Amino acid sequence: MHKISPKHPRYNSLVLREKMAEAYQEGILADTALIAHGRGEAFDYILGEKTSPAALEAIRTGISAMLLADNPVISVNGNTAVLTAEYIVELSHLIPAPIEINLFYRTPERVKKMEKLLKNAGATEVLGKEGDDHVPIPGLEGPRSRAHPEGAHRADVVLVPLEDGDRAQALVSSGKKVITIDLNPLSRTAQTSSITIVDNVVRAIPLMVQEVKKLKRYPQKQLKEIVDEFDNTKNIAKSLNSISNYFKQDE
Ligand code: PTJ
Repeated sequence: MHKISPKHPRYNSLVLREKMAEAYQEGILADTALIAHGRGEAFDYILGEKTSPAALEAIRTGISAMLLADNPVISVNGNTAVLTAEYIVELSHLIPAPIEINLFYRTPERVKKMEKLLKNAGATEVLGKEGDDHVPIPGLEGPRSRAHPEGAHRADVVLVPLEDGDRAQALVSSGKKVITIDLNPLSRTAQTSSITIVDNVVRAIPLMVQEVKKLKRYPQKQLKEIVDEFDNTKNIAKSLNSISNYFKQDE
């Protein structure tokens, strides 16, 4: 790893890049993961690299929905695991909700590496491992259609950071509430999901951990009010406003 000076104006972003590049070398990430990360960086830049009030509202709503769920599940891909494994595991214990490996580019080697990464971060049980049972998600084909019987298949609420548009659509169509985290407010996933958190996973997931500690003490009625009052389309429009306000500041 190259030594990045903490004085570098883009230190945090460069540290994340190094982390991703290393994980790619180790074979945890898909070939296109670094491209996806770069796209995320570009959107984060125009969001001012901070969590917007709209994202905070979506985080609060997402956590409320997970706490109200009968079977909440956290579905993780390579990028999310590399960037936030410890927080994902903490969130999974606090809700509580099982973690399921969900890879767009699924290979047995990557699945094994993901399992190791999540277990090293403290996960006791991980679903979607090699050899685990799986059932197809209606409307999808191939490895992307896999859902664990105890995970996304029976879940009523699924948290899927960085999901692909087809899968998000298929999960919503099968009656599930889909919470996603995606820096691109215009992506198909962002537009299709039930609750879209337009933020970087490296900020959003730690904030979800903080929020669950607070919201766990709330009565169900209050959590339900938070979920009922939320309008995803309006929330995405607020994120788009944050982007345009960020540019206006520079004028
Ligand atoms: O690990 P796998 O096999 O499941 O592969 C995952 C990737 C990410 C390669 C695959 O899902 C993919 O190709 O993703 P896309 O279609 O490039 O979409 C990535 C989306 O995530 C884009 O809208 C990015 O803006 C967004 N994104 C990238 N990094 C982050 C992010 N959103 C939140 N936080 C990030 N750190």
